[in-house]
Amino acid sequence: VDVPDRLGESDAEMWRGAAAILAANWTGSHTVPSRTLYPHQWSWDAGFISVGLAHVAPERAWRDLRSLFEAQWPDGRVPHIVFDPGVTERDYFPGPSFWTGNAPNGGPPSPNGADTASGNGGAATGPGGATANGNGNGAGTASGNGGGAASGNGAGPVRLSSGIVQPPVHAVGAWEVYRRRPDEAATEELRWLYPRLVAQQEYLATARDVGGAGLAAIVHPWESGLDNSPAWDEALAAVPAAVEVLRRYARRDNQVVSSNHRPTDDDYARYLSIALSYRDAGYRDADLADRHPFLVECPGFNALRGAAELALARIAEVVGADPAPHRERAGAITRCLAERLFDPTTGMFHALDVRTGRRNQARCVNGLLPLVLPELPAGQVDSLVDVLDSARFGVTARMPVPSYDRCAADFDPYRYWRGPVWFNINWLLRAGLRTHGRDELADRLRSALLDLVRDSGFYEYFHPGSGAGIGSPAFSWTAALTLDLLA
Ligand code: 9YW
Repeated sequence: VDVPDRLGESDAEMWRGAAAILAANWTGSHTVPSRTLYPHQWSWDAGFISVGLAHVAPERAWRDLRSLFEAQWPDGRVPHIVFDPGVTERDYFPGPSFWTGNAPNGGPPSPNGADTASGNGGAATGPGGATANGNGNGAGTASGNGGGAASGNGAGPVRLSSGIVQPPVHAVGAWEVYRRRPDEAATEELRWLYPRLVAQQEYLATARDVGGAGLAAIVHPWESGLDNSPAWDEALAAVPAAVEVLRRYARRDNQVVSSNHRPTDDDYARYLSIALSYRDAGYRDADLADRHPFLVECPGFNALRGAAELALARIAEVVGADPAPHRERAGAITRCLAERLFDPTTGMFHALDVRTGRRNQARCVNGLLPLVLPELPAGQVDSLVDVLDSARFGVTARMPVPSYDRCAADFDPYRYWRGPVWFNINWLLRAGLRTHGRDELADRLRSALLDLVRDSGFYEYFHPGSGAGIGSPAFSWTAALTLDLLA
């Protein structure tokens, strides 16, 4: 690995450590988040990972993004997991058979037939489906709700995937990889990715605008990337828990790490029943409002949609497309967020339950993410910065921002997205602070993040008091974003 000359000894050591983790988690076609816990490819992980690979192995970054987008569905959605056929069902739950319905509880057979041969097919799609007509602007909308049924519409292997999505951070990643080495090969990669990224955005802007106000609804807590955040508690409470379904499957996550750190069984049973509701309706998005038990507008997810449009504007300029519509869409998303999800009494953003019209009152870190939007009204920016610098989320204590309000009665320093510090979110917040010229706080956050990794290692998440590492010890996005902070 080439270590930048200006790094001191301790930083250089971190650089080498981070690069080694990304190399160890590389499978030949994509990077896994963690060898032990997450043995497939995850969508938003791939976006963050590309930001780090940009510094040490850009060709791997491009390959990684290609792997993910080869599994894009004909309707434009990018699945949250692309399954590695070399990994057995036992190594991750819910695996491909759960997502297709070829599972112990029955359910409809996969519409694509891809599961008949191996007996463990996931939702499958042929590469190129989203852009088959090559018109370069969101061709993925042509087929409507394809339900992942696009086997055989392109060359190359059929990819097994889940049917839900994750936050669209890939345009930001692709732009970062390009701008670090803007050569002809990188331009070619952008040409390939651009229509696919546009189709991904188009899917979220249309099929997922269930509330009709210009914001995308997530149909599952997993789509937010912040699985068990208190932001979903109220909406989840209204969902029936599929306890009998959970009993029929074996959870795998809480056998690999302590069950105190993972979502509870009760949460998990609800996660399964939401996923089954979506799956059993063929992953269609029409009439979601009438039949789907979980529909929430997440401020983080939508802020990242806006950030993606701004990255697409830059990419458009390189590939010879018109950047203006992307900037307009970013502005529109920003305005919708500012009007609909900001709560002046808490001074931050909150998730809105489309089914009840209520905003959740919990102060969760996704409510700070709109900071990444440059056109956010100045008053809201000031307010978010105040919250970020307060006792609730305090970067002051030489500790990065926790995933949940430290002052909340149910703040839990161990349980996943209900307290611990996560690297990807903090990296985004630091970028947001810089966007708004809050350099001092941004620098403080950067130092706190680097101290954390230096002292504890490249963990999946961290105890928000002691800084001790929790979860997987060699986590890809932690390593990747460390490289970016050091560069
Ligand atoms: C799970 C892979 C994924 C992340 C999510 C995180 C976790 C999967 O891991 O979800 O089984 O809990 O919550 O954001 O993409 O790193």
